[in-house]
Amino acid sequence: MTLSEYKMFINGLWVDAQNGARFDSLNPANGEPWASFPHAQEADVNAAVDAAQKAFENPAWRNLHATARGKLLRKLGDLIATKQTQLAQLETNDNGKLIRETKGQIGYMPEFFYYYAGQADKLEGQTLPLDKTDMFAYTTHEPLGVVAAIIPWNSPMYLTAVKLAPALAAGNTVVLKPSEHASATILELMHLVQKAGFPDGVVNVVTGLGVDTGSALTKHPLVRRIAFTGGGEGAKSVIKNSAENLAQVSLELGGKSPNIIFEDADIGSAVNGVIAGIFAASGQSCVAGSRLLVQDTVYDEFLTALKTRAASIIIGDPLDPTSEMGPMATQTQLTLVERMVATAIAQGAELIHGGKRAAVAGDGWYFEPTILAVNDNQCSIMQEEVFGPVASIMRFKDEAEALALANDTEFGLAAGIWTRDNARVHRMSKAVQAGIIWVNTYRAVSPMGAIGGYKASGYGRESGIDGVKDYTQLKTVWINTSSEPMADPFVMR
Ligand code: TXE
Repeated sequence: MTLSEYKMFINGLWVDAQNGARFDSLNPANGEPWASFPHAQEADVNAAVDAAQKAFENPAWRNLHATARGKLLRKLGDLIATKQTQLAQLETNDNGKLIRETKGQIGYMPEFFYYYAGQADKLEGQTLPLDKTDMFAYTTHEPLGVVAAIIPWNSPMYLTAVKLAPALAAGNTVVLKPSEHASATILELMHLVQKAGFPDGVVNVVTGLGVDTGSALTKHPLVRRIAFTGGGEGAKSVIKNSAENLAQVSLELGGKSPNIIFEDADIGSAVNGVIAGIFAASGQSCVAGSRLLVQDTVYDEFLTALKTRAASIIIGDPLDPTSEMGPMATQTQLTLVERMVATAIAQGAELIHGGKRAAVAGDGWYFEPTILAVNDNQCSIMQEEVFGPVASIMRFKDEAEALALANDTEFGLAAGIWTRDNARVHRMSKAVQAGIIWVNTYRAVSPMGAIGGYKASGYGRESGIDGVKDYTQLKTVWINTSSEPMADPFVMR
């Protein structure tokens, strides 16, 4: 099979790694290589960051007024809309995500660019009501400089949009480092960036592994801001690297999000929400609702309905629009999921459904939707992120116990609460330690709704009205309005 040979995008040019190194990307639906990408080394990363720094200083970008920046972002959104199907197919080849999911996600991408396009010229400073009569002061939000955006494989386009759009709206320049498992759509996006009319060097892409390409980028002295989405190990390395350049960092890491079903919930609705929360994207979602906490009075009814629906999920080729669950994105992830399920069973979890590789023709990395019943929140399957289609389910007696179990985790990204009791909605929403609370729904996203975690789920927020301010630095300007000359500071009056 002939591989699609991609090049990287640096300073408006399509280039190979200077030493010619390349790596292959495998198609999760059949385990075969389908594309090859340049493996950027330190010299390539330096070239990309230098280009971004020069573009940041270039009047063509630096002096472009905010409304014009907004127009460029709007144009980019329009162009993405014209390529929805092509980009979706590419992303499905690359990470095995269902075509119906990539189409939906990429179809919604323009909204993020439109939203931040609108924010570009609304980044207003303030005049300060000073306690000094002869002074006038005001603030401005200025861009930071070069932003390094590190993207994982599970939703490359979406997780790029939530970084790229606010970073550009605020006037920064960007070097993107997509995952080594899913680089294609991000490179394809660069054709649209070019077409939209962004000056050369404003957006660059280096492809490669985390350990060398990502590391070289995050410790580069000219990088002023790092936006990282990925796992805990990569995050720790990014924080260490940021100590080299004192760059500001935001981290969107995983979770072990509880989906809490109370006895007064609409059970059918809760089952659908739980299925969407853990089996969509084959569970490879940072907000996956992987811990199901169910009130014991409705536990059996809920579990029966969940098991029935899980058993009917159609697992198959991600390019087939009738498939409801696709493969794991990488073989490593498949092996990890398998191992974690085996450990859970060895620790006493009861296998209710699934639990093994799915029988799909070919050598794809498919795993069955899996349900494990547990009675100890401390067991590994209730505490560690699986990042696969594995739901663990546990009973609770009352609201106090549900809350204690929900918060008994090192993570705090999202939580689902299913109940018809309005007062309980407010009590639980306040008390659950998570950055996103979904009530009688799950996995709703919007450019207007911030995403980010408590505790080990990271820090900083993406999307939302304040998202763009995280890509700026505040400047305070003091002006002496007195008609008197400045007094000699060493002469006592
Ligand atoms: O992520 P990595 P992996 C979780 C999930 C998964 C685990 C590991 O639990 O099983 O993380 O996944 C880049 N310096 N999530 O290993 O390695 C890397 O090249 C700079 C949650 O695939 O963190 C890629 O571009 N960059 C998650 C990106 O980081 C580094 C999404 C993510 O890869 C780096 C993915 C380094 N030292 C996994 N090391 C979510 N929150 O959605 C890696 N990278």
